Amino acid sequence: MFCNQCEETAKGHGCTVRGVCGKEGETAGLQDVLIYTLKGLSVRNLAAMKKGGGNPEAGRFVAGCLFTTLTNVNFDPARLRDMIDEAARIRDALPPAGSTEPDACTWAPKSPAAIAAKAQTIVAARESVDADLQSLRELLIYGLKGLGAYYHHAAILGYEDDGITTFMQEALAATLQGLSIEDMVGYVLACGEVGVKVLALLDTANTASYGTPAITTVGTAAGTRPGILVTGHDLKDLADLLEQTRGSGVDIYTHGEMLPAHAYPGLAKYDHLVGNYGGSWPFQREEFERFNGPVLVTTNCLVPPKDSYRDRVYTTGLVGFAGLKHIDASPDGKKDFSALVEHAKRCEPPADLSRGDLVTGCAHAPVLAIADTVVGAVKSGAVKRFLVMAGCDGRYSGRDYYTRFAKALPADTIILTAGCAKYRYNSLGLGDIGGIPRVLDAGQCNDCYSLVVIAQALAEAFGVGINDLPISYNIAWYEQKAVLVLLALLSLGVKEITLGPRLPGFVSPGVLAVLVENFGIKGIATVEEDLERMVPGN
Ligand code: FS2
Ligand code: SF4
Repeated sequence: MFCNQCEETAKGHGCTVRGVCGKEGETAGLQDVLIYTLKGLSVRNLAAMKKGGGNPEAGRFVAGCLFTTLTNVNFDPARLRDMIDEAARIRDALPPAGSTEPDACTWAPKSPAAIAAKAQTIVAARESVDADLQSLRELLIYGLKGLGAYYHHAAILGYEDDGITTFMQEALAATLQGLSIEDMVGYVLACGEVGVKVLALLDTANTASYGTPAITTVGTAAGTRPGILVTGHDLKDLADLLEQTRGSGVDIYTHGEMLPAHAYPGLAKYDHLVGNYGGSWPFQREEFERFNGPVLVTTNCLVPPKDSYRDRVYTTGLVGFAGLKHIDASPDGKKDFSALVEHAKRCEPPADLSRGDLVTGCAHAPVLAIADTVVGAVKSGAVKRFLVMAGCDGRYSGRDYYTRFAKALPADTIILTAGCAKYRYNSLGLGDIGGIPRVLDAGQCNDCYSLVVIAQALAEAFGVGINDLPISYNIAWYEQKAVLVLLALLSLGVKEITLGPRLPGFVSPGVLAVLVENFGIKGIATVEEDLERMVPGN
């Protein structure tokens, strides 16, 4: 195996024996083969589309498969094999793209041995590609995985866009062509542009489905009734579970990236959505153990479970882990969560892990509703600077940097955040400035879109460019949704982003030089040095 797609990749280079995330070599190989088959499918579908044909469902399938291979989503070889078979079936139902098709269009996943052999070929092929070209291909594929993830979320709520899925297929197909470095850079930047579109699409999908978020204070205390803990990002799963558990005597808690759900009126209306439990995904092994009741994992990030709570973990959607119970949707799209409810009733209430109240829901609409207050605070000097500290959390011990950085910020600064990185500082009690919370949490990582909308509105209010605002970017990444968000920010012209806690292993020295020269991207240094750079004269 060779996998270098996340921040925790072994030795900052690549996992070659077993993933730091727990992914086995067989699973990594199946994920590579799935992506490879999607490339062939894309070549054929695009050719057919040009002739007025093609499979209109293929784009959504491609998005779901890309999401499946994102870090910490699916560890189940059987499910991945089924997806490879399905990808080949869809591909083979399309007419050949020409007389000389790439191997990805024609190879057949005839047997586990054939798939394993193909996986080895894919890994070996890396060696023969120019390092910068390989780096750009990986950057593009990882951006596409983020794109697929956000697209899948929007599609589940009924919001689709053929332009986005066509780009996904074009970009996948592009990695099979012998494109120049310049052309590949073009695809990478285009991925960021399409990333902005998918983030906007998901923003529309979420708000149209569950209402405009409101700035909301969420409790973290455990109640006295049995509970179900919902983690991941899928708001529809949470909504369906809330509906099915009305009056059941079972409480529902959010975990990790589900925290912002409390801000949506369509979800907050349920009295038995009682609070948030625990912190971000890296701490789930302790937190799930202490929760005592069943846990529903709707998307990433799943950590291989401990035996002590394994029988209480239920996966759904694209999430997979061999041996865990899985809830599938019926053909009409409905999911039956009654097994979780019955399971919860047999369990003790959660052990208390209170961490104080958390504020969330600071999305673009509620923040722009108080824009006059925010602009006034900047003009009066009460707010000197904004720090965008969005992104991921992770296991790497160096991530305590973000807690130390947040603590060291002067009292006249405001943190703008989204994603699970916030758990490093959202319970520090950083207070407010004239009623504006000092940690403005826009929501899940896709809600970085809100941060962009807020920044654009501030730029307009002050009549300056987006890079002339008193805003610094100190972004934490872990997996491929964050790669897409980074590309989206670059496509909007945001410069001088600081990226940590470690730079991606898949970025070659040549590609890094381009990112530094054109966008001013930097790695983190010490808290003191970074503070001096990002909050000059603090
Ligand atoms: Fe956390 Fe990062 Fe979950 Fe987002 S690991 S912010 O891209 O997917 O959340
Ligand atoms: Fe390694 Fe990350 Fe890939 Fe897992 S996802 S195998 S930790 S690089």
